Amino acid sequence: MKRVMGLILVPFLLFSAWFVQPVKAEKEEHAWQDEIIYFIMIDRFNNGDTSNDYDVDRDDPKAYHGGDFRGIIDKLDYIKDMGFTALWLTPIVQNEEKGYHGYWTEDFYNVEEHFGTLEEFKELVEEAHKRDMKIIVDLVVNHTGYQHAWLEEKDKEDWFHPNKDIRDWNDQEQVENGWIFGLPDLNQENPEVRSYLLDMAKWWIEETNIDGYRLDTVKHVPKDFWTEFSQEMKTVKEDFFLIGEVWNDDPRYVAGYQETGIDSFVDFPLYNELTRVFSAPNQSLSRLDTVWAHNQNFYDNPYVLGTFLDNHDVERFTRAAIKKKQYPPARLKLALAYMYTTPGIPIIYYGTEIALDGGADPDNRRDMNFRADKEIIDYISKLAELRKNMPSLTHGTIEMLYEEGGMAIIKREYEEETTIIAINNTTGTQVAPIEMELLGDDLELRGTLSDELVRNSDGHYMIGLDRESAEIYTVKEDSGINVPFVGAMVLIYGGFVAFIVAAVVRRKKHND
Ligand SMILES: [Ca+2]
Ligand SMILES: [Ca+2]
Repeated sequence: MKRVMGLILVPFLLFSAWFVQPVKAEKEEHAWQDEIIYFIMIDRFNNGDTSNDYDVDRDDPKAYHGGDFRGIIDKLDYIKDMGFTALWLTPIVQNEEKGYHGYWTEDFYNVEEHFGTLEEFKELVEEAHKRDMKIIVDLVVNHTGYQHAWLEEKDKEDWFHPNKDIRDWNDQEQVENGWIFGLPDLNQENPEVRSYLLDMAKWWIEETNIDGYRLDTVKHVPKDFWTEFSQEMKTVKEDFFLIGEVWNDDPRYVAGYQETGIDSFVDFPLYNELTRVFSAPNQSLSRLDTVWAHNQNFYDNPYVLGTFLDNHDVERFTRAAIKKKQYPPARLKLALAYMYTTPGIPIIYYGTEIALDGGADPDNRRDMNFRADKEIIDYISKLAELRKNMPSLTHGTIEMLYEEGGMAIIKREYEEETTIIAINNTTGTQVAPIEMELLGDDLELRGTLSDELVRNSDGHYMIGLDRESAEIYTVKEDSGINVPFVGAMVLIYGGFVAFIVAAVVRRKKHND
Protein backbone atom coordinates (compact mmCIF):
# COMPACT_ATOMS: atom_id res chain seq x y z
CA MET A 1 0.00 0.00 0.00
CA LYS A 2 2.84 2.41 0.93
CA ARG A 3 4.42 1.89 -2.46
CA VAL A 4 1.15 2.64 -4.23
CA MET A 5 0.77 5.89 -2.26
CA GLY A 6 4.33 6.84 -3.17
CA LEU A 7 3.73 6.30 -6.85
CA ILE A 8 0.66 8.44 -6.74
CA LEU A 9 2.29 11.20 -4.75
CA VAL A 10 5.43 11.58 -6.87
CA PRO A 11 3.75 13.14 -9.92
CA PHE A 12 1.51 15.11 -7.64
CA LEU A 13 4.43 16.65 -5.79
CA LEU A 14 6.29 17.35 -9.02
CA PHE A 15 3.21 19.03 -10.35
CA SER A 16 2.60 21.16 -7.32
CA ALA A 17 6.16 22.47 -7.61
CA TRP A 18 4.94 24.58 -10.53
CA PHE A 19 2.86 26.59 -8.12
CA VAL A 20 5.41 27.24 -5.43
CA GLN A 21 6.01 30.98 -5.46
CA PRO A 22 9.43 32.29 -4.44
CA VAL A 23 9.22 33.00 -0.75
CA LYS A 24 9.61 36.69 -0.06
CA ALA A 25 12.37 37.61 2.36
CA GLU A 26 11.19 38.43 5.86
CA LYS A 27 10.56 42.14 6.07
CA GLU A 28 13.88 43.64 6.99
CA GLU A 29 14.20 46.61 9.27
CA HIS A 30 12.22 49.65 8.22
CA ALA A 31 13.53 51.21 5.02
CA TRP A 32 12.52 54.77 4.25
CA GLN A 33 12.73 54.07 0.53
CA ASP A 34 9.58 51.98 0.89
CA GLU A 35 7.56 55.07 1.81
CA ILE A 36 5.28 57.12 -0.42
CA ILE A 37 4.79 60.65 0.87
CA TYR A 38 1.74 62.88 0.55
CA PHE A 39 2.69 66.53 0.93
CA ILE A 40 0.11 68.84 2.47
CA MET A 41 0.03 72.61 2.80
CA ILE A 42 -2.05 72.60 5.96
CA ASP A 43 -3.95 75.84 5.36
CA ARG A 44 -5.10 74.78 1.90
CA PHE A 45 -6.03 71.12 2.44
CA ASN A 46 -9.19 70.72 4.52
CA ASN A 47 -11.07 72.90 6.96
CA GLY A 48 -12.18 70.55 9.72
CA ASP A 49 -12.86 73.17 12.40
CA THR A 50 -14.39 76.56 11.63
CA SER A 51 -13.90 77.79 15.20
CA ASN A 52 -10.23 78.58 14.40
CA ASP A 53 -10.98 80.48 11.17
CA TYR A 54 -9.60 83.84 12.33
CA ASP A 55 -9.45 86.36 9.46
CA VAL A 56 -10.01 83.65 6.90
CA ASP A 57 -10.51 84.96 3.37
CA ARG A 58 -10.69 82.29 0.72
CA ASP A 59 -10.82 84.89 -2.03
CA ASP A 60 -7.38 86.18 -1.09
CA PRO A 61 -4.62 83.76 -2.21
CA LYS A 62 -2.28 85.27 0.40
CA ALA A 63 -4.65 84.96 3.36
CA TYR A 64 -5.54 82.03 5.61
CA HIS A 65 -8.10 79.72 4.02
CA GLY A 66 -9.08 77.68 7.08
CA GLY A 67 -7.29 74.33 6.69
CA ASP A 68 -6.27 72.72 9.97
CA PHE A 69 -5.14 69.60 11.88
CA ARG A 70 -8.76 68.46 12.33
CA GLY A 71 -9.24 68.64 8.59
CA ILE A 72 -6.22 66.37 8.04
CA ILE A 73 -7.37 63.89 10.71
CA ASP A 74 -10.73 63.71 8.90
CA LYS A 75 -8.94 62.81 5.65
CA LEU A 76 -6.37 60.30 6.92
CA ASP A 77 -8.37 57.37 5.55
CA TYR A 78 -8.70 59.11 2.19
CA ILE A 79 -4.91 59.50 2.08
CA LYS A 80 -4.20 55.97 3.27
CA ASP A 81 -6.61 54.49 0.71
CA MET A 82 -4.45 55.96 -2.05
CA GLY A 83 -1.50 53.99 -0.67
CA PHE A 84 0.42 56.76 1.03
CA THR A 85 2.52 55.72 4.00
CA ALA A 86 3.73 59.10 5.23
CA LEU A 87 2.68 62.75 5.32
CA TRP A 88 4.87 65.80 4.97
CA LEU A 89 3.17 68.81 6.50
CA THR A 90 4.16 72.45 6.00
CA PRO A 91 5.48 74.07 9.25
CA ILE A 92 3.13 73.86 12.21
CA VAL A 93 4.71 76.57 14.40
CA GLN A 94 3.02 79.86 15.23
CA ASN A 95 3.50 82.34 12.40
CA GLU A 96 3.18 86.07 12.16
CA GLU A 97 0.23 87.66 10.38
CA LYS A 98 -0.49 86.30 6.87
CA GLY A 99 1.92 83.40 7.39
CA TYR A 100 -0.67 80.87 6.17
CA HIS A 101 2.15 78.78 4.57
CA GLY A 102 4.04 78.43 7.87
CA TYR A 103 7.47 79.73 6.86
CA TRP A 104 7.30 83.04 8.87
CA THR A 105 7.94 81.84 12.42
CA GLU A 106 6.72 84.00 15.30
CA ASP A 107 7.12 81.45 18.11
CA PHE A 108 9.19 78.29 17.64
CA TYR A 109 7.54 76.60 20.63
CA ASN A 110 3.87 77.13 19.79
CA VAL A 111 1.52 75.68 17.21
CA GLU A 112 -0.20 78.04 14.78
CA GLU A 113 -3.63 78.86 16.21
CA HIS A 114 -5.29 78.65 12.78
CA PHE A 115 -4.24 75.00 12.58
CA GLY A 116 -5.47 73.97 16.02
CA THR A 117 -3.91 73.15 19.38
CA LEU A 118 -0.86 71.15 20.39
CA GLU A 119 -3.24 68.47 21.67
CA GLU A 120 -4.94 68.28 18.29
CA PHE A 121 -1.59 67.96 16.57
CA LYS A 122 -0.64 65.08 18.88
CA GLU A 123 -3.97 63.49 18.05
CA LEU A 124 -3.12 63.82 14.35
CA VAL A 125 0.23 62.06 14.89
CA GLU A 126 -1.43 59.33 16.93
CA GLU A 127 -4.22 58.78 14.40
CA ALA A 128 -1.66 58.61 11.59
CA HIS A 129 0.42 56.08 13.52
CA LYS A 130 -2.67 53.95 14.14
CA ARG A 131 -2.97 53.73 10.36
CA ASP A 132 0.73 52.88 9.96
CA MET A 133 1.46 56.28 8.49
CA LYS A 134 4.38 58.49 9.45
CA ILE A 135 4.41 62.24 10.03
CA ILE A 136 7.18 64.42 8.65
CA VAL A 137 7.08 68.07 9.68
CA ASP A 138 8.62 70.97 7.81
CA LEU A 139 11.18 72.79 9.93
CA VAL A 140 12.69 76.22 9.30
CA VAL A 141 15.86 77.11 11.21
CA ASN A 142 17.38 79.52 8.68
CA HIS A 143 15.20 82.51 9.43
CA THR A 144 12.30 83.87 11.46
CA GLY A 145 9.28 85.89 10.36
CA TYR A 146 9.84 89.52 9.33
CA GLN A 147 8.79 90.99 12.66
CA HIS A 148 10.17 88.50 15.15
CA ALA A 149 10.33 89.85 18.72
CA TRP A 150 14.06 88.98 18.98
CA LEU A 151 14.84 91.76 16.50
CA GLU A 152 13.92 94.27 19.21
CA GLU A 153 15.74 92.54 22.07
CA LYS A 154 19.09 94.12 23.01
CA ASP A 155 20.66 90.87 24.24
CA LYS A 156 19.75 89.12 20.98
CA GLU A 157 21.57 91.43 18.58
CA ASP A 158 24.01 88.60 17.76
CA TRP A 159 21.20 86.20 17.03
CA PHE A 160 20.90 87.43 13.44
CA HIS A 161 23.32 88.02 10.61
CA PRO A 162 23.55 91.64 9.40
CA ASN A 163 20.65 92.61 7.14
CA LYS A 164 22.05 92.03 3.64
CA ASP A 165 20.48 90.68 0.47
CA ILE A 166 21.98 87.76 -1.40
CA ARG A 167 23.36 89.38 -4.55
CA ASP A 168 25.54 86.57 -5.85
CA TRP A 169 23.81 83.20 -5.48
CA ASN A 170 27.08 81.42 -6.38
CA ASP A 171 28.79 82.93 -3.35
CA GLN A 172 28.21 80.40 -0.58
CA GLU A 173 29.03 82.98 2.12
CA GLN A 174 26.23 85.23 0.86
CA VAL A 175 23.85 82.27 0.42
CA GLU A 176 24.39 81.31 4.06
CA ASN A 177 24.41 84.73 5.69
CA GLY A 178 22.17 86.91 3.52
CA TRP A 179 18.50 87.54 4.26
CA ILE A 180 16.42 85.62 1.70
CA PHE A 181 13.39 87.65 0.64
CA GLY A 182 14.25 90.04 3.46
CA LEU A 183 13.66 87.39 6.15
CA PRO A 184 15.79 87.85 9.31
CA ASP A 185 18.65 85.36 8.97
CA LEU A 186 19.50 83.46 12.15
CA ASN A 187 23.15 83.26 13.16
CA GLN A 188 23.77 79.56 13.78
CA GLU A 189 27.45 80.24 14.53
CA ASN A 190 26.29 81.85 17.78
CA PRO A 191 26.30 78.99 20.34
CA GLU A 192 23.17 80.36 22.02
CA VAL A 193 21.22 80.36 18.77
CA ARG A 194 22.55 76.95 17.91
CA SER A 195 21.52 75.33 21.15
CA TYR A 196 18.15 77.10 21.07
CA LEU A 197 17.42 75.63 17.63
CA LEU A 198 18.68 72.15 18.51
CA ASP A 199 16.71 72.05 21.76
CA MET A 200 13.60 73.28 19.96
CA ALA A 201 13.85 70.67 17.22
CA LYS A 202 14.39 67.89 19.78
CA TRP A 203 11.50 69.17 21.91
CA TRP A 204 9.00 68.74 19.07
CA ILE A 205 10.08 65.13 18.51
CA GLU A 206 9.84 64.27 22.20
CA GLU A 207 6.60 66.15 22.71
CA THR A 208 4.68 64.99 19.64
CA ASN A 209 6.34 61.71 18.54
CA ILE A 210 6.76 62.80 14.91
CA ASP A 211 8.88 60.62 12.60
CA GLY A 212 10.88 63.04 10.53
CA TYR A 213 11.74 66.58 9.50
CA ARG A 214 11.68 68.06 6.06
CA LEU A 215 14.43 70.64 6.43
CA ASP A 216 13.76 73.96 4.76
CA THR A 217 16.45 76.12 3.09
CA VAL A 218 19.30 73.73 3.91
CA LYS A 219 21.87 75.47 1.68
CA HIS A 220 21.32 78.74 3.57
CA VAL A 221 22.64 77.27 6.82
CA PRO A 222 26.27 76.19 7.39
CA LYS A 223 27.03 72.50 6.96
CA ASP A 224 28.56 72.15 10.41
CA PHE A 225 25.22 73.17 11.95
CA TRP A 226 23.49 70.39 10.02
CA THR A 227 26.10 67.86 11.11
CA GLU A 228 25.37 68.59 14.74
CA PHE A 229 21.65 68.80 14.05
CA SER A 230 21.55 65.33 12.42
CA GLN A 231 23.50 63.75 15.29
CA GLU A 232 21.29 65.36 17.92
CA MET A 233 17.97 64.39 16.30
CA LYS A 234 19.02 60.75 16.01
CA THR A 235 19.74 60.65 19.73
CA VAL A 236 16.04 61.32 20.33
CA LYS A 237 14.75 58.75 17.86
CA GLU A 238 17.12 56.40 16.08
CA ASP A 239 15.10 56.00 12.89
CA PHE A 240 14.19 59.69 12.72
CA PHE A 241 14.17 60.78 9.08
CA LEU A 242 15.75 63.94 7.73
CA ILE A 243 14.94 65.03 4.20
CA GLY A 244 16.55 68.27 3.15
CA GLU A 245 15.67 70.92 0.62
CA VAL A 246 18.85 71.87 -1.20
CA TRP A 247 17.41 73.81 -4.10
CA ASN A 248 20.04 73.44 -6.78
CA ASP A 249 20.15 71.91 -10.25
CA ASP A 250 23.60 70.38 -9.79
CA PRO A 251 23.47 66.93 -8.16
CA ARG A 252 27.09 67.33 -6.99
CA TYR A 253 26.14 70.43 -5.03
CA VAL A 254 23.10 68.72 -3.45
CA ALA A 255 25.07 65.55 -2.70
CA GLY A 256 27.70 67.70 -0.98
CA TYR A 257 25.26 67.92 1.95
CA GLN A 258 25.05 64.19 2.59
CA GLU A 259 28.25 64.38 4.66
CA THR A 260 26.17 66.27 7.27
CA GLY A 261 24.18 63.13 8.07
CA ILE A 262 20.95 64.39 6.49
CA ASP A 263 19.42 61.13 5.19
CA SER A 264 17.78 62.31 2.02
CA PHE A 265 17.22 65.26 -0.29
CA VAL A 266 14.41 66.29 -2.58
CA ASP A 267 15.70 65.68 -6.10
CA PHE A 268 15.53 69.00 -7.97
CA PRO A 269 17.65 67.80 -10.93
CA LEU A 270 15.20 64.93 -11.48
CA TYR A 271 12.23 67.28 -11.04
CA ASN A 272 13.55 69.44 -13.87
CA GLU A 273 13.77 66.46 -16.23
CA LEU A 274 10.48 64.85 -15.14
CA THR A 275 8.51 68.00 -15.94
CA ARG A 276 10.36 68.48 -19.22
CA VAL A 277 9.97 64.87 -20.37
CA PHE A 278 6.38 64.25 -19.30
CA SER A 279 4.57 67.60 -19.64
CA ALA A 280 4.33 67.01 -23.41
CA PRO A 281 4.54 63.84 -25.54
CA ASN A 282 7.33 62.55 -27.79
CA GLN A 283 10.12 63.44 -25.39
CA SER A 284 12.85 60.85 -24.93
CA LEU A 285 13.19 59.29 -21.47
CA SER A 286 16.92 58.83 -21.81
CA ARG A 287 17.70 62.06 -19.94
CA LEU A 288 15.97 60.54 -16.91
CA ASP A 289 18.44 57.69 -17.18
CA THR A 290 21.27 60.21 -17.17
CA VAL A 291 19.93 61.76 -13.96
CA TRP A 292 19.91 58.30 -12.38
CA ALA A 293 23.49 57.67 -13.50
CA HIS A 294 24.53 60.92 -11.79
CA ASN A 295 22.61 60.04 -8.66
CA GLN A 296 24.32 56.68 -8.51
CA ASN A 297 27.69 58.37 -8.84
CA PHE A 298 27.17 61.13 -6.32
CA TYR A 299 25.00 59.66 -3.57
CA ASP A 300 25.74 56.93 -1.03
CA ASN A 301 22.09 55.90 -1.20
CA PRO A 302 20.29 57.35 -4.23
CA TYR A 303 17.29 55.12 -3.48
CA VAL A 304 16.24 57.34 -0.62
CA LEU A 305 16.05 60.63 -2.56
CA GLY A 306 12.65 62.33 -2.61
CA THR A 307 11.23 62.45 -6.14
CA PHE A 308 8.58 64.99 -7.09
CA LEU A 309 6.72 66.52 -10.02
CA ASP A 310 5.97 69.83 -8.39
CA ASN A 311 5.70 71.45 -4.97
CA HIS A 312 4.46 74.60 -3.25
CA ASP A 313 7.34 76.68 -4.65
CA VAL A 314 7.01 75.91 -8.35
CA GLU A 315 4.17 75.87 -10.85
CA ARG A 316 2.08 72.73 -10.75
CA PHE A 317 2.78 69.96 -13.26
CA THR A 318 -0.81 70.39 -14.47
CA ARG A 319 0.00 73.96 -15.47
CA ALA A 320 3.13 72.86 -17.31
CA ALA A 321 1.00 70.40 -19.33
CA ILE A 322 -1.73 72.97 -20.01
CA LYS A 323 0.87 75.43 -21.29
CA LYS A 324 1.86 72.79 -23.82
CA LYS A 325 -1.81 72.27 -24.77
CA GLN A 326 -1.94 68.78 -23.27
CA TYR A 327 -4.62 66.89 -21.34
CA PRO A 328 -3.06 66.97 -17.83
CA PRO A 329 -4.36 63.63 -16.45
CA ALA A 330 -2.82 61.71 -19.37
CA ARG A 331 0.54 63.42 -18.81
CA LEU A 332 0.35 63.06 -15.03
CA LYS A 333 -0.32 59.33 -15.20
CA LEU A 334 2.81 58.70 -17.26
CA ALA A 335 4.96 60.80 -14.95
CA LEU A 336 3.51 59.06 -11.89
CA ALA A 337 4.05 55.62 -13.44
CA TYR A 338 7.72 56.52 -13.89
CA MET A 339 8.07 57.91 -10.35
CA TYR A 340 6.38 54.95 -8.65
CA THR A 341 8.44 52.34 -10.50
CA THR A 342 11.92 53.87 -10.36
CA PRO A 343 14.25 54.51 -7.39
CA GLY A 344 13.41 57.23 -4.89
CA ILE A 345 10.62 58.11 -2.48
CA PRO A 346 7.67 59.56 -4.42
CA ILE A 347 6.45 62.81 -2.89
CA ILE A 348 3.02 63.76 -4.17
CA TYR A 349 1.84 67.33 -3.61
CA TYR A 350 -1.80 67.46 -2.44
CA GLY A 351 -4.14 68.01 -5.38
CA THR A 352 -2.00 66.05 -7.83
CA GLU A 353 -4.55 63.23 -7.53
CA ILE A 354 -7.18 65.56 -9.04
CA ALA A 355 -4.81 67.30 -11.49
CA LEU A 356 -5.19 70.56 -9.54
CA ASP A 357 -3.98 73.50 -11.62
CA GLY A 358 -1.80 76.39 -10.46
CA GLY A 359 0.88 78.74 -11.71
CA ALA A 360 3.61 80.38 -9.64
CA ASP A 361 3.25 80.90 -5.88
CA PRO A 362 0.63 81.49 -4.43
CA ASP A 363 -1.49 80.13 -7.31
CA ASN A 364 0.11 76.70 -6.84
CA ARG A 365 -1.49 76.57 -3.35
CA ARG A 366 -5.17 76.48 -4.33
CA ASP A 367 -7.73 74.86 -2.06
CA MET A 368 -8.11 71.10 -2.33
CA ASN A 369 -11.35 69.82 -3.81
CA PHE A 370 -12.56 66.44 -2.58
CA ARG A 371 -15.38 66.09 -5.09
CA ALA A 372 -13.33 65.82 -8.27
CA ASP A 373 -12.93 62.99 -10.76
CA LYS A 374 -11.36 59.73 -9.46
CA GLU A 375 -9.32 58.86 -12.57
CA ILE A 376 -5.89 59.68 -11.15
CA ILE A 377 -6.84 58.62 -7.63
CA ASP A 378 -7.58 55.10 -8.89
CA TYR A 379 -4.39 55.06 -10.94
CA ILE A 380 -2.01 56.06 -8.14
CA SER A 381 -3.77 53.71 -5.72
CA LYS A 382 -2.96 50.86 -8.10
CA LEU A 383 0.62 52.06 -8.57
CA ALA A 384 1.05 52.25 -4.79
CA GLU A 385 -0.22 48.70 -4.40
CA LEU A 386 2.29 47.43 -6.99
CA ARG A 387 5.10 49.36 -5.32
CA LYS A 388 4.18 47.84 -1.99
CA ASN A 389 4.04 44.27 -3.32
CA MET A 390 7.02 44.32 -5.69
CA PRO A 391 10.30 44.95 -3.85
CA SER A 392 12.16 45.28 -7.16
CA LEU A 393 10.39 48.64 -7.63
CA THR A 394 11.82 50.10 -4.42
CA HIS A 395 15.07 48.14 -3.95
CA GLY A 396 15.96 46.81 -7.38
CA THR A 397 18.65 47.61 -9.88
CA ILE A 398 17.48 49.71 -12.80
CA GLU A 399 18.42 49.40 -16.44
CA MET A 400 16.88 51.11 -19.45
CA LEU A 401 16.69 48.31 -22.02
CA TYR A 402 15.17 50.35 -24.80
CA GLU A 403 14.40 53.97 -25.66
CA GLU A 404 13.14 55.18 -29.01
CA GLY A 405 11.69 58.67 -29.23
CA GLY A 406 9.69 58.37 -26.01
CA MET A 407 8.93 54.62 -25.96
CA ALA A 408 10.96 53.20 -23.10
CA ILE A 409 11.46 49.79 -21.52
CA ILE A 410 13.02 49.63 -18.07
CA LYS A 411 14.15 46.55 -16.16
CA ARG A 412 14.19 46.35 -12.35
CA GLU A 413 15.75 43.39 -10.55
CA TYR A 414 15.83 42.48 -6.89
CA GLU A 415 16.71 39.04 -5.53
CA GLU A 416 14.47 36.62 -7.44
CA GLU A 417 12.16 39.28 -8.79
CA THR A 418 12.38 40.92 -12.21
CA THR A 419 9.96 43.62 -13.27
CA ILE A 420 9.63 45.31 -16.63
CA ILE A 421 8.22 48.82 -16.92
CA ALA A 422 7.06 50.06 -20.30
CA ILE A 423 6.20 53.71 -20.89
CA ASN A 424 4.88 55.02 -24.18
CA ASN A 425 5.40 58.76 -24.03
CA THR A 426 4.35 59.24 -27.64
CA THR A 427 1.11 60.01 -29.45
CA GLY A 428 1.13 56.76 -31.47
CA THR A 429 0.93 53.04 -30.76
CA GLN A 430 4.41 51.63 -30.23
CA VAL A 431 5.97 48.18 -30.20
CA ALA A 432 9.36 47.71 -28.57
CA PRO A 433 11.22 44.56 -29.63
CA ILE A 434 13.30 43.45 -26.65
CA GLU A 435 15.98 40.98 -27.58
CA MET A 436 15.65 37.66 -25.81
CA GLU A 437 19.25 37.87 -24.53
CA LEU A 438 18.41 40.98 -22.50
CA LEU A 439 15.83 39.15 -20.43
CA GLY A 440 16.18 35.39 -20.78
CA ASP A 441 14.81 32.59 -22.95
CA ASP A 442 11.48 31.23 -21.95
CA LEU A 443 9.79 33.93 -19.97
CA GLU A 444 6.34 35.35 -19.84
CA LEU A 445 5.68 38.98 -19.11
CA ARG A 446 2.31 39.64 -17.59
CA GLY A 447 0.88 43.16 -17.39
CA THR A 448 -0.30 44.14 -13.94
CA LEU A 449 -2.56 46.91 -15.24
CA SER A 450 -4.05 45.20 -18.31
CA ASP A 451 -3.30 41.50 -17.66
CA GLU A 452 -1.77 41.35 -21.13
CA LEU A 453 0.71 38.53 -21.77
CA VAL A 454 3.97 38.84 -23.72
CA ARG A 455 5.97 35.74 -24.72
CA ASN A 456 9.16 35.15 -26.62
CA SER A 457 8.52 35.15 -30.34
CA ASP A 458 11.42 34.63 -32.75
CA GLY A 459 14.00 35.76 -30.27
CA HIS A 460 12.17 38.89 -29.16
CA TYR A 461 9.66 39.99 -26.60
CA MET A 462 7.41 42.38 -28.49
CA ILE A 463 6.09 44.88 -25.97
CA GLY A 464 3.28 46.96 -27.42
CA LEU A 465 1.50 49.93 -25.87
CA ASP A 466 -1.22 52.37 -26.87
CA ARG A 467 -0.36 56.05 -27.08
CA GLU A 468 0.41 57.80 -23.78
CA SER A 469 0.17 54.70 -21.62
CA ALA A 470 2.31 52.66 -19.28
CA GLU A 471 2.43 49.03 -18.13
CA ILE A 472 4.28 47.18 -15.40
CA TYR A 473 5.03 43.54 -16.19
CA THR A 474 5.86 40.74 -13.81
CA VAL A 475 8.41 38.34 -15.32
CA LYS A 476 8.08 34.59 -14.77
CA GLU A 477 9.31 31.40 -16.38
CA ASP A 478 7.07 30.58 -19.30
CA SER A 479 5.20 27.59 -17.89
CA GLY A 480 4.09 26.55 -21.37
CA ILE A 481 0.91 25.29 -19.80
CA ASN A 482 -2.29 27.13 -19.40
CA VAL A 483 -3.84 27.78 -16.05
CA PRO A 484 -7.27 26.15 -16.60
CA PHE A 485 -5.57 22.93 -17.73
CA VAL A 486 -3.29 22.88 -14.71
CA GLY A 487 -6.22 23.65 -12.44
CA ALA A 488 -8.16 20.72 -13.85
CA MET A 489 -5.18 18.40 -13.40
CA VAL A 490 -4.84 19.44 -9.79
CA LEU A 491 -8.49 18.66 -9.19
CA ILE A 492 -8.12 15.24 -10.80
CA TYR A 493 -4.94 14.36 -8.89
CA GLY A 494 -6.28 15.82 -5.68
CA GLY A 495 -9.53 13.93 -6.03
CA PHE A 496 -7.67 10.72 -6.78
CA VAL A 497 -5.44 11.06 -3.72
CA ALA A 498 -8.45 11.88 -1.55
CA PHE A 499 -10.18 8.79 -2.89
CA ILE A 500 -7.18 6.57 -2.07
CA VAL A 501 -6.83 8.06 1.39
CA ALA A 502 -10.50 7.54 2.06
CA ALA A 503 -10.22 3.94 0.84
CA VAL A 504 -7.22 3.29 3.12
CA VAL A 505 -9.01 4.79 6.09
CA ARG A 506 -12.09 2.69 5.35
CA ARG A 507 -9.99 -0.45 5.04
CA LYS A 508 -8.10 0.34 8.25
CA LYS A 509 -11.41 0.82 10.07
CA HIS A 510 -12.69 -2.42 8.59
CA ASN A 511 -9.52 -4.26 9.75
CA ASP A 512 -9.82 -2.77 13.25
CA1 LIG B 1 -10.23 75.99 10.32
CA1 LIG C 1 21.22 81.70 6.72
